[in-house]
Amino acid sequence: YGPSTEDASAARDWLARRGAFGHFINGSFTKPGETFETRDPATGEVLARVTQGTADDVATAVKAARRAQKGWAALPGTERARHLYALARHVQKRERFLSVLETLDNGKPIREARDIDVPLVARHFYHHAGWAELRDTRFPGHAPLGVCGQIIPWNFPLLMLAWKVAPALAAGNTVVLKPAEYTPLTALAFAEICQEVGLPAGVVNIVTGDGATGAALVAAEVDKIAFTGSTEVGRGIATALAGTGRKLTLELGGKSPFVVMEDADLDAAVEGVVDSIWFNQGQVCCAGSRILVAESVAERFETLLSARMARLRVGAPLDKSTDIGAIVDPVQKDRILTICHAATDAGAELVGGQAQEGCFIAPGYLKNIAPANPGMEQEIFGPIATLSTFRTADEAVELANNTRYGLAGSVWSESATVATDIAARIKAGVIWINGANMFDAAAPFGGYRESGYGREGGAAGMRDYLAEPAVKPGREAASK
Ligand code: TXE
Repeated sequence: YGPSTEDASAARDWLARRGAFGHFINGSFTKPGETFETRDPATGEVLARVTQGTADDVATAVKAARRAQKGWAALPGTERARHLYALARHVQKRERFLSVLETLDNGKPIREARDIDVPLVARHFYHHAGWAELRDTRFPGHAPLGVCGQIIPWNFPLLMLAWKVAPALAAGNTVVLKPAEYTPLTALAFAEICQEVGLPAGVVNIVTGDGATGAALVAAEVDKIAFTGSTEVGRGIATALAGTGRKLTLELGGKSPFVVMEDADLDAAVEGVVDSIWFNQGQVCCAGSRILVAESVAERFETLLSARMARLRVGAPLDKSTDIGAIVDPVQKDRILTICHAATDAGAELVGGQAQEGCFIAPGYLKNIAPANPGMEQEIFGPIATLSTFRTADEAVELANNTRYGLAGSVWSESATVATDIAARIKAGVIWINGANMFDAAAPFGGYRESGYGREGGAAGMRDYLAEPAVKPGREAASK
C-alpha cells in the first residue's frame, strides 16, 4: 500500500474504534440495530457493520428534520452560510482521512479520491455557502420546501452527498439522506463533521440501509425526494410519488457520446477517453461510454488508444500509482461482464477488458459493434467503452443522439465552429468540448429523457430546492 500507509491506518483506527454504526439522527448516533457488513471491494475485508434502517428509523429521522426545519429556515442567510463554510473547511481539514476512507469503501484509486472527489466536496459546500447568502436576492419570495429525502449511489459517495446536502441546506431545508449500502462510511464520517462544526441537531440526518430503506424514505412524510441511481429504481420512485404533489428530481443512467471529429487533436482525445470511461472504473453516470470517431482518423486514433490503454495500471486502490481500482462489489462486476458477454455474443469484438481475480476488470472497448448491440444500448457502468465510426458530421450527431439517455456528451475538434455546432445538436444536459467529466459546483448538471430531470449545481440546482412564490414579488409590489 506504499506511501499511504499512515493515512490508511488512521482510517482503520477510526473503523476499529467504531466497529458498528447506528444512524445519525437529531445530532447524535443511534445505537446500532440489525446490521450489515460493508467491505473493501479490493480485498473483500469487512470494514465495518452498519445499521439496516427500518421504516420506523426513517420516520424518526424525518420527525427530527421536521422539528429542526423552521429554526434552520429562520436563520439569516449569513448564518446558514457560516455553517456551510464550516462544513467545507472541516472536509478540507480531514481530506486525507476522508480520501482513504472513500477508497477503502468504494475501491476507487486514492489519486482520484484525494484529487477529485474530496476537493470537489469542499468546493460544493463553499459554493453553496454563497448561495445561502444570495438566496433572497436571487430568488425573492421563494421558500424552502421543508424536509428533503435524499437517496444517493455508491460511485461518488461523499461527492453525491455534497451535491444533495449543500443546496438543500443553503435553501433552508433540512434533510434525511440515505447513502448506498455498498458505501455508507464517508456519510457517517460526514455526520461526525456535522457534530464538530455544531450544525443544529436535526438539520442533517443520515439513515443507512439498502433499497428497502430507500423505499421507506420515498414513502415518508417528506416534501421532496432527490434521487441519483439506476433508471429502473428512479422509474419506481416516480411512480410511487405520482399524485402526492411532492417534488422529485432524478439523476439516472447514461450512455454518453464521445465524438472525435476528423480535425481533433488525437492525443488529447485519447487522454480524454482516459478521463471519461477509465475514470472511477467507468462507474460514472456521465461517462463518455460511446466513442464515435471520424472514419478518416479512426485507425490512427485506435492505435493511440490501445497503446494508452495498455499503460493503465490496474491494482490496489490505495497505491498512488494505480489508475484503475476495484469495481464496487462482485454484483456490479458480474453485471458488467454479463453485458460484455451479450455484446460479444451479438458479434462485437472486445479489446482488453479481461476480468481479473477479485473485483477487478482491465480497461477495454468493444469494436465492430452494431447500433442495436446490447453493449451499445445498455449502460455498462464499467471500464468498457464502445468504439464506432462515422463519415459525416450529420451522421455523428445522429449516432450521438441514438440513445434513450441524454445526460452528457463530449466533442473533440480543433475548430470552435465545428465543435460548437456539433455540441449544440447533441441532446444532453451537459456537453464538454475538448474535455470530459469536468464538474463545477456552479454549473448545473442533469439529464434529458431516461437520464432523469431536475438539475444539481448553480442557480438551477438551487431552484430545485425552493418553492416558487404564490404571488410573484414584482406584481405584489406593483399592486401596492
Ligand atoms: O443502483 P440502485 P445499483 C446504474 C448503473 C448500475 C445500475 C445498478 O447502470 O449498474 O444502476 O446499480 C437505493 N427505493 N447506476 O443497483 O439500486 C439504493 O439503496 C428507493 C447509475 O446499485 O439504483 C442506493 O442508495 N431507493 C447511477 C441507490 O438507490 C432505492 C449510480 C442507488 O441504487 C430502491 C448507481 C428503492 N426501491 C447506479 N432500490 C448514476 N446515475 O450515477 C435501491 N435504492
